[in-house]
Amino acid sequence: MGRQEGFDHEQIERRWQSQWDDADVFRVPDDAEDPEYVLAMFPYTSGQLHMGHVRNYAITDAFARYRRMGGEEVLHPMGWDSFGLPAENAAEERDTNPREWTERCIEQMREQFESLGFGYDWDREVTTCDPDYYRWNQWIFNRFREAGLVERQAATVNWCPSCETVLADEQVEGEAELCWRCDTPVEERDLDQWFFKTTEYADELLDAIDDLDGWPTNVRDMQRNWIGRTEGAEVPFDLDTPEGTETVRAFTTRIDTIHGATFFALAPDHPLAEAAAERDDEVAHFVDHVADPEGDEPQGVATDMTARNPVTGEDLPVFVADFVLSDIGTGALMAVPGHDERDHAFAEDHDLPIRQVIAPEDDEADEEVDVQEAPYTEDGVLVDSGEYDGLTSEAAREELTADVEGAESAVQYQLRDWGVSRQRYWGTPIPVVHCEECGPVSVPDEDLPVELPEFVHTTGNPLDAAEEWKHTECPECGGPAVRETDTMDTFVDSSWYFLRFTSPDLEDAPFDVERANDWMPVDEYVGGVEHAVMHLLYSRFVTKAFADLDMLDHREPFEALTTQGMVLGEDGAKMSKSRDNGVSPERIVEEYGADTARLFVLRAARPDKDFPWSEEGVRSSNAFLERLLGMARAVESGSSHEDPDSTADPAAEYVAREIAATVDAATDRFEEMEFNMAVQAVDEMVSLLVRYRDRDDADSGVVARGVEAAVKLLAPIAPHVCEECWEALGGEGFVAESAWPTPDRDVSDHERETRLVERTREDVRDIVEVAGIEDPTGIDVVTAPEWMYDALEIARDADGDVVGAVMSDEDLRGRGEAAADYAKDLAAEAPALPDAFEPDRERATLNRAAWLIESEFDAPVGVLAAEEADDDLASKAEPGRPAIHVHED
Ligand code: ANZ
Ligand code: ZN
Repeated sequence: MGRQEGFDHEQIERRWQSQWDDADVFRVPDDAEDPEYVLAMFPYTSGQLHMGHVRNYAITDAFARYRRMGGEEVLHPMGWDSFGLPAENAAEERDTNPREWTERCIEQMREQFESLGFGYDWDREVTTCDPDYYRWNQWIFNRFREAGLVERQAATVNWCPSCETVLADEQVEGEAELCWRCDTPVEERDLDQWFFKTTEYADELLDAIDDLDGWPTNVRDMQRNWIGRTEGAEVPFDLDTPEGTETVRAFTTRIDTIHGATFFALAPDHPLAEAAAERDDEVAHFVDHVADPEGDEPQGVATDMTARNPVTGEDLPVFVADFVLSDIGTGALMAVPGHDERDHAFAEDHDLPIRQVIAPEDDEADEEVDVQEAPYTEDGVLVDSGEYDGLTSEAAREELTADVEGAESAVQYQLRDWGVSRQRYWGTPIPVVHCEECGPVSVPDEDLPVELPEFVHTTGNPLDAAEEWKHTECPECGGPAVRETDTMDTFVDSSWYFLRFTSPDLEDAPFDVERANDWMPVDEYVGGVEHAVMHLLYSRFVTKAFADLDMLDHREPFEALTTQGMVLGEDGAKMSKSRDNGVSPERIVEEYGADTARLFVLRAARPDKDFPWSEEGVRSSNAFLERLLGMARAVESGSSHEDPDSTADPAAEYVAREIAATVDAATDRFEEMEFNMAVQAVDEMVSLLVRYRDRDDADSGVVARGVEAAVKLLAPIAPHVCEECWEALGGEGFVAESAWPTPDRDVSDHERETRLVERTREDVRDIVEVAGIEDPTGIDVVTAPEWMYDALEIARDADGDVVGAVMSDEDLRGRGEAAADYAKDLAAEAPALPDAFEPDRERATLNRAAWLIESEFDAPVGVLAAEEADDDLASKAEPGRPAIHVHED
């Protein structure tokens, strides 16, 4: 046990893990009455958990355990995102195959999860690389294809001419873009690929973001930006070409600038650009050697075509330019150099006219605009625009869209269809065979799964090399056909795994509709912000598509989302191999135990914030648990765990209230997943219990109840130690299955009481210090005379004239100058009048806290009413601010 600190965590953890397991504590029935679905993003099977994982999974586990103690049936499952390129690479390096490697990784990770005591329903484990799982990817592909949500489109891929294979982006290295395997410069190639038509749902994916109240704002913004909806207009331009006139529509967000259009531009792969290339070598050369479309300098070449401006009738030269993208709008644009950056740069390079047609609105007129120098890109008022002069940009957009013949409002999205084809081995085979007669034919459902063939080492795609697997029969005509050798993007696997958890073993469908309807949506989803865009968007898309296929009643998968922050190294930088600032979860679990690791990561910060690792913090978490265990073991057996409504002894009642208030506060914090704040509240209560327990007259029943409350409140966070405590306290069954505590007293005014007590303790400290009293022999705490509380009450209700209101009370007037002075004080403070209870309540509150002052100053404390005290002292008291006298010998 040499390496272990504190308590025998290893023995404790093993013991409770096996007991939970034997008792099926984390299994949930299929048909839950009160279903709650708590989910952490399932891990990629790298084989190694890092601290970020520990944090992610500690968060959902604590929340799931909290909900379970609250009486809900909690689905908290785990699975493995186990397809993907790294497994292929690892298999290459280690001379094994991806399946064996992945299975080993899963074994290791499952053990690590178990060692951390995460409560998963392992009966529901799903593994995406299992044919039992991925057959449903194929089935879904078939359904989507039938529904018209799958399309085959040409798309550009990275091609290594020497390996004769497609490379993933990660396999293209460096600025020079070399093949990772043979260092040959990588080329681009157009291949036919499969796409899921996410764009069909662009509007709904965007609009529904407004209702995702349980999501962080930044993630909602990231989703909005990714979808990138812009409103504008499509405007028809007649293009004169040597082959005749063609109408080309151009998408613009700024039809208000149309009088300033001085040229027209086409994307290099626009059909008219390609036709121009046939006629002209220079155009052909440009079209074939388009440089980087994202490059800073817009490049282009003139053509033999002109475009007629539909508003001015002017003829504009037509260019082919690389900054015009074929998949945005219509792949054609009207260029307005006076008001657009790229058009301006291009016009300067090609000596094209630059015209101003928008001027700043009057109140911004001091702004110097010279569009020859730089474009003016803001909205404004129209100039040099004929009959439209003087209109604002906004009004002009509306009028021009209506006036220009054939023009129409149009929206444009950044969102593209989801390309799901990957030219790799370790993924779901796309269930299609290519037949010369019938074209691409879906593999019928009854022939699914299309299983992966054996892995072979090759420079290309192993599926291409699998001759026997590849050649098959066409399901339609029975003729010879070849299987699709692309596999699916692994984001397909993770776009619906949360549904499979609701019926993991179902054999005739990906999930049971009824079960899924019950459990969905996921109530709390927790994972890294790196998945804020694609994974979440794809999952949302798939959920909506399922809803439209009558497979699900829900249209959004995740009700609430938390993106957890990073665990940084002790140096405050991101943990990384190169910095050597990483901390291994295995070491921490071995040295300090799982509970310490969990407590540390949950108490360090709110789930969404980054925090640095701190070995010191780990040690103090460990010490805290050790102390809790010691306290639980020290509770006398037979101490009353019952909670009387109130305890006769004021000190005991004080502690009882603090316990109730802690339960209340910690519960609120758990609800918000602010485990750090919950732990802090419990920590403070435990410190109070320690102080109280040492008093001669301590009520052991109250102490027992306090320890019990602490144990329950910490059980979701440090579950093993808390089971051990629970057993020591004589609790029944598992604390994991016990009821979440509720406050046994009304704590609605607790904060006000605390403020009064704290203020009073501060005052005593000040007096002792200022008067230099070394050894106090007694402390009097004297509350104000009753009439002052009356005056305060009247002042509170007074409408403006506080002095008048107070002095109009006969009784107070009778008190003469003292009342007048106090009324003036109150008038000066109004409307921020002092916070005070009724006098009896004030004294009762102080009386309960008297033991704290006594133990701090080691002197008896008397709480007195003004009438019981010396007049001089009493006259210094005010409601909510008792007078204090410290005696010394
Ligand atoms: C005329 C104009 C004048 C434009 C002006 C802008 C400013 P956002 O806003 O990013 O969605 N555009 C249209 N089709 C394009 C394509 N295929 N490739 C590249 N750019 C294209 O972009 C919309 C604007 O981008 C459109 O509005 C168009 O230029 C250009 F003062 O039309 B604008
Ligand atoms: Zn066929």
